Amino acid sequence: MADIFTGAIREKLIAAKQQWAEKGRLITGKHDINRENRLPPGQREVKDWPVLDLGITPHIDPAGWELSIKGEVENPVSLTMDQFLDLPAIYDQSDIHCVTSWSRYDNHWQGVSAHELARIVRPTDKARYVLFTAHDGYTTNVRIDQFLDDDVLLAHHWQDLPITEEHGGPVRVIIPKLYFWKSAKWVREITFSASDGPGFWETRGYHNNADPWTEERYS
Ligand SMILES: Nc1nc2c(c(=O)[nH]1)N[C@H]1C(S)=C(S)[C@@H](COP(=O)(O)O)O[C@H]1N2
Ligand SMILES: [Mo]
Repeated sequence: MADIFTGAIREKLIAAKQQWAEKGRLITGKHDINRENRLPPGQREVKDWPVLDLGITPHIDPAGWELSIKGEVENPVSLTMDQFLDLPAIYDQSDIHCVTSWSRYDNHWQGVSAHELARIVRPTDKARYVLFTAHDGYTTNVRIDQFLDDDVLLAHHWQDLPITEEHGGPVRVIIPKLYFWKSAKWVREITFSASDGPGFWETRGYHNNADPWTEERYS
């Protein structure tokens, strides 16, 4: 899978990383990762990266991969991997907070920003929620303002390496400010919607909003 990220895309990732380095101080401030207490209440820091999912690891051939973005948008699209990788890349660093109480600091993500995707599909005035569907059947939902945060992206690299299959590769969602269950692995469809659509965990007792700092764990 590593060989799909060669040549031009590698150049672009390096450029994006450089840009990130130049803006590093600003981004750090925005993510507040220098805050005295980076650990939300009830969390503990881990150094490894646990794998959590429904026990199904879909095997996705990048050649057949497609991302559909639809719903309350003026320009619905279906992007192939080549088209997706042609979009401007961003580089972002953030912490992971999983509701099962582990947090993992300083994850370096590379991918396409939520801003960029919204720029392409142009959500209508009616769009208030964003619903994600993944290849394992998993679903989750956020408000549109949560999706359009500066640090939200569809990531294809973690610590400069392609995201592994078990962690949601080739492409997964990253929404750093919310508990990690909102970050869909193996994403295949993004739907902008006028109405909310609670997903897999949201319909099984988990909080609809999922803010780790106010411990929005359960509903
Ligand atoms: N497609 C899909 N995405 C998913 C899940 C899942 O089961 N399927 N689990 C969620 C949960 S509960 C967590 S904590 C994180 C775990 O991501 P990781 O395995 O990369 O740590 O993925 C989230 N995204
Ligand atoms: Mo989770």
